[in-house]
Parts: sequence; C-alpha cells; structure tokens
Amino acid sequence: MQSERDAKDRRLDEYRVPVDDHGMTTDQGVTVDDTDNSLKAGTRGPTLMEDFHFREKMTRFDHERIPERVVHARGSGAYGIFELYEPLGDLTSAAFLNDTSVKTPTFVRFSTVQGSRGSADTVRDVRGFATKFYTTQGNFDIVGNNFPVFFIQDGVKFPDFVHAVKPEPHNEIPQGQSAHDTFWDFVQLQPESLHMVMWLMSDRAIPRSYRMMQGFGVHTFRLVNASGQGTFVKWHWRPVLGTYSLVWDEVLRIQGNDPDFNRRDLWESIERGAGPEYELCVQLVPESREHDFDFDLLDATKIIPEELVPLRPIGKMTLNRNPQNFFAETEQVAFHTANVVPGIDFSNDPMLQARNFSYLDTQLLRLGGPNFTQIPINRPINEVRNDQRDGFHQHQIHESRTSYSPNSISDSRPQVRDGYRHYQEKVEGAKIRTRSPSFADHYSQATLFWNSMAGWEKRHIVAAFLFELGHVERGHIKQGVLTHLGKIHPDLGAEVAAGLGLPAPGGGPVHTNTSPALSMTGQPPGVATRKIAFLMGDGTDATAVTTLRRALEGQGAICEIVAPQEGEVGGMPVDRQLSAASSVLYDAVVAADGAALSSAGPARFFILEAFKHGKAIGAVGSGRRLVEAAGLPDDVGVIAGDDITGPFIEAVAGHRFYERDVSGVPA
Ligand code: HDD
Repeated sequence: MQSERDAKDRRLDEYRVPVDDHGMTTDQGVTVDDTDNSLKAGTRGPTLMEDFHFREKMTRFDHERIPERVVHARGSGAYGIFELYEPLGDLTSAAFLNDTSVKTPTFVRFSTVQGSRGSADTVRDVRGFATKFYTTQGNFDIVGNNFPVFFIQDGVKFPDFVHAVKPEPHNEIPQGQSAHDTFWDFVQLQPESLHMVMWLMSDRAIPRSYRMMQGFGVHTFRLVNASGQGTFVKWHWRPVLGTYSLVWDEVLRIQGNDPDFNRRDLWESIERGAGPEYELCVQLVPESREHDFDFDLLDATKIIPEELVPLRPIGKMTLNRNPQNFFAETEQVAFHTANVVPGIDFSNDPMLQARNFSYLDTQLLRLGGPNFTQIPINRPINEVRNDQRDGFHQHQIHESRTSYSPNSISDSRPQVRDGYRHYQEKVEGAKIRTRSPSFADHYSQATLFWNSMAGWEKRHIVAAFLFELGHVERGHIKQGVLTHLGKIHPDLGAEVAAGLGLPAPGGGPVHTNTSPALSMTGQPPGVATRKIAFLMGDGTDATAVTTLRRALEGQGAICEIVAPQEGEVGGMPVDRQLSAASSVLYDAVVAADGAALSSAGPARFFILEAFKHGKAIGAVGSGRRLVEAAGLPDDVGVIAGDDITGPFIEAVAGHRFYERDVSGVPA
C-alpha cells in the first residue's frame, strides 16, 4: 500500500463513513430501535403507514439503482499516482507536465464495452482504459481503450454502431459478445470498421490482465505551450509488465470459473502491493507535418505507425489503492474527453468532437443532473468557483449574493491571465455533411495489421473470424464480410472462407508493409505476478516443491497449492481444493505428485487443459507420472527433472507456447 497520502485521498476524508461500532439511525438521525419488525396494529395485524423507518428503508432500497453506462457498463476502478520524467515546457503549459516533483493523483476505470454490469470479464471485446488526473489546474481525463483505433470515423455513427453490437433488440441476446448478425451486418456495410475489427479478432481483445494491456487515447489531441504553439499528440499507456493475452478456448472456460477474473486480478494485485504500472508515452507530430502521412491524423480508424513516429515515454502511473465502495467511486466516476487543462487541446477529429458532447450529456442522465461534478470521486482537488447554481442535489452553500457576471457586488470573475485558452486555429469552410476524401482508405492499415502478425497471431485471428461468423445466421452477411477480408489480404479471405465452406473471395494485390510494434511477440518476459498451481497429494516430494516455490516467489510469482482435500499436504497449507480449482485460473502448472494423482481424472484434466492453452508444465518428483498419465505429447514447455527451477522459470516468463500443436488434445 502507498506510504504517503495524495491530495485526492486526503480530500475524500470528509466524505468517508468509518467502519465502527455504532447504533443505527434513520436518515434524519433518529435512533432506530428495531429494524427487523415493521410497526403493526397487533402482532398479526396490518403494517401501519406511520412506520417512518419502514417507509424510509424501503424507499431507499427501491431507488438504489441508477442507469448503467450505455456502453462500458462493466468496469473496475483503482486509484494511483502519475509521476513525470522530465518537464515538457517546450510542448505544453500543463502544470502537471512541467513539474517532476509533483505526484498527480489519478483514478482509472477499466471496462468491457458490450456487456451489461453483471457480464463476464473475459469476453472478446474492446477494453476501456479511462484515466482521471486530479491536477492542480483541474481534472484532465484520457478516456481511452486498449486498441489505438475505433470502429467509425464520425461520432454521428456511434449510436448505429452501439445498437449493432449490443444484444439484439428483440430478445436481448447475446450478452458480452459481438458474434451475432447485427454486428457483422454493420461491419460488412461500414468498411471503415475493418481495421478495428482486425484488432477485435486478435488476442488483444482477450487480455490476460488489465495490468498487461496497453491503453490509447486514440484521437490526435494537441499540446499547446506557453507561447501558444501547438503540437499534435497521441497518448499511449504502455504496461511495464508487457502486453499479454489469454487464449480463446481458455476465456470461454474462465467465464464460468471466475466471471470476475480481470476485476479480481486487479484488486488482488493492489492489495498485495504489486499494483500495475504503465508508462505514459506520446507520439508527437509538429503542425508543419500534419499532411505528411498517407492517412489523415484526424481519422480515428488510423494509427500513426511507431516506425514513423516513435513513442516518447514522459511519465509513469502506478495504481496503488483500491476503492472503498464500488458504487460511490467506480460506478459514480464520470469521465469526459472534454475534461482538459490549460496546455492540452483538441484536434478536429469528428469522433472526438462528438465525444466532447456525448460524455457530459450521458452523465446528466446517469448521475441525475448537473451537480454530478460535486460527487466526491469527480471533484477536482483544486477549488471550484463559478456562477453555476442550483439543480438537483446541490451540495454547496454559495454565500455570494451574485451569480451573474459581470457584477459590481462580489468578485467572481474569469481569470484572464491563467485561464484556459482554446488553441487559436484558423478554420474556414462551407457547411457540408460529407466525409473528407482523406478518410477514404479503409483497407491499408487493416492489411498492415495482418502483415505484422506472427504466425500464431494470424491463426488466432482466423479462428476468431470463424467463431464469430459461425454464429451469424444470414449467409449474405458472411459473404459481405468475406469480400472485405479478401481485400485486406487474400490469405485471410481464403482461410476464413475455407473454414466456412465458402469459395475464397479473391482480392486485389495488397501491400507488404509491416509495423513490428503491432505484434505481441517480443514482450518483456517476466515471472512477477504470474499464478502457478502446484498439484499436490500424499506422494509429493515437499523438498522439491519448496525449492521451486521459493525461487518462483523470489521473482514475484504467486504460488498456490491445489490438492484433493483442504487442510495440509506435505506440511504446506492447501490453497484450493482440486474440485474448486481450474487450470484456466493459472498461468502455469507444476505436477508435484504422481503416486496419488496420476489416477485422478480431474488432476489429469487439469494438466491436459493447461497444456492445451500453451502453458508451461513442470513436473517434480513423482509428478512425472501424472504428466505421463495425462498423455501429454513430448513438447516444448513441458519440463520434468530433479531440478527444473531455471528452465521452468524461463518457460513461465515466456507466457505461452503458442507453437504447440494442440489440435489433438481432447481437453
Ligand atoms: Fe466512449 C464511455 C472510450 C468513442 C460515447 N467510452 C466510454 C468509456 C470509455 C470510452 C473508456 C467508459 C468510461 C468509464 O469508465 O466511465 N469511447 C471510448 C473510446 C472511443 C469512444 C476510446 C473512441 C476513440 N464514445 C465514443 C463515441 C461516443 C462515445 C464516438 C459518442 C459520440 N462513451 C460514450 C458515452 C459513454 C462512453 C455514451 C457511456 C458512459 C459514459 O460515456 O460515461 O458517452
């Protein structure tokens, strides 16, 4: 846990209700003597209207729910701090980007997009990565995702896109899935979505952890320095642990075993004091280079390849504190792309412009009126002073007699010198409803993504298309999507077509450019925070287990002992009983007993399933017999021996053995 308390944490003190032994009162502060029996006329008589405690308790309960977010309803939040590496005065006047001694408090909410509040975490979906910086100049939000592009180019299409991807209106099916007709119908008719769809079909859409995924502000924003000079900027969050994903078959099983998989992982990592860290990086483009690219910087369906404009790390965010109340903090937090501070401004990206309307608008409904900015999680750490007044749930008592400007009675006035000044961009043009021709190319970057994938990434993408299109009922929609896939790359079109039993769509010549940064290969290896299951029973060699366990824990891994019964095994406490555990909740498995477990079906399945998902399998002592009994083929990442410490740790650090042939594995 963090040692010093930041400004936001201290500010929340006045709203905190401590956990203490207290007598119950009504909302009016009147002592309650009985909350289990309503006031009745006689012991078996009707309840009386005058029972104000009953009425209040029931009314408050009846009104507990607020509308869930129209998208990104399912989320998890955490507090953190942001530390700047070096002052950026040449680029921006934003105070928090100029003073390296300041630790800026942050609150982050991660989310899925399609499903409702109670949906499972590990679905194929985009993940939200929204960050609120509580700066001394007010709140600055980066409302980003874990993909750097979006489905549409103009925000006016957002309701169409969301209606298409959400559960279908007649029966509200499917939940947490894009594998249905209306989504793919939108895709086939709106080819601007194709680049984003490639990301969605990749393993990026099933992150191992919120701690192991990138974040992107997506749009081009603008930094403005004290002399009023602007520089285009794209925001990137880069996880220090690297970017890692699950595999599809695994996520389907995690949904049943632990629907809160990502949420729990984030929470537990912070409770253990091993909260995630992300570097904030920027891609900077001087205004003079705005038109130097073969795509438009204002088009949110395009990346700036890192090979063209490298990432510059500017600071680091560490998430170090869990919220104390989910509703008060994580549910009520309100992000908004237009929450910017002096020195940060917008570009004319039409999606960004639309978002700058939508977020405030949606909070007015979701949080019940304009005073949602006074909800503790949303309040800036600096003072709020203006002539905005009244509305539902006004909490402040404004003593001033004037709420208009200018006035000659009190001193409320705009702050001409330090105030937020919008970037002075010269704009002219006819009023037209049209899309810029510079937004017209929908294929090149989808092709770039495909070309940049490793073999296993391509195989997973093809499999994802097959799963998704396999759930589409209408043939013409599948055909429409296939035609686009052929244009992205003939191989992609042909492979998906083969799986669907349809003719290959063909496709024109495509470029062969790659952007190596798009592939998830070559991530920083690491054992820290990986979860390892030790399958143990009465035949376990405790010494071998202890040696390996110490080495793994020394590098920050989390080891759990899984055994047929609770209690102790080999002198060590059992963390999970085998029937309540599943291999999909771990990153690697060590078979530590063969005598008792090799005849146990669940133990053999555990090993086989982990193998299928590309995980490192270790075997110590008689554990070798369990691996043999599971019938594992002799393959990479299956490590048995008297001292497996070095090779096993290396195998865990590499995350997965994607090249394994698991097509014959029955698990
Ligand atoms: Fe959005 C929520 C991210 C396009 C309108 N969006 C929302 C959240 C994230 C994003 C992370 C959840 C915030 C939280 O945790 O409370 N949205 C994005 C990204 C986009 C994007 C990265 C593309 C670059 N969004 C987008 C468009 C519109 C919206 C084009 C509308 C014009 N988004 C909303 C919203 C939500 C929202 C309806 C629902 C709940 C909320 O705002 O607070 O206003």
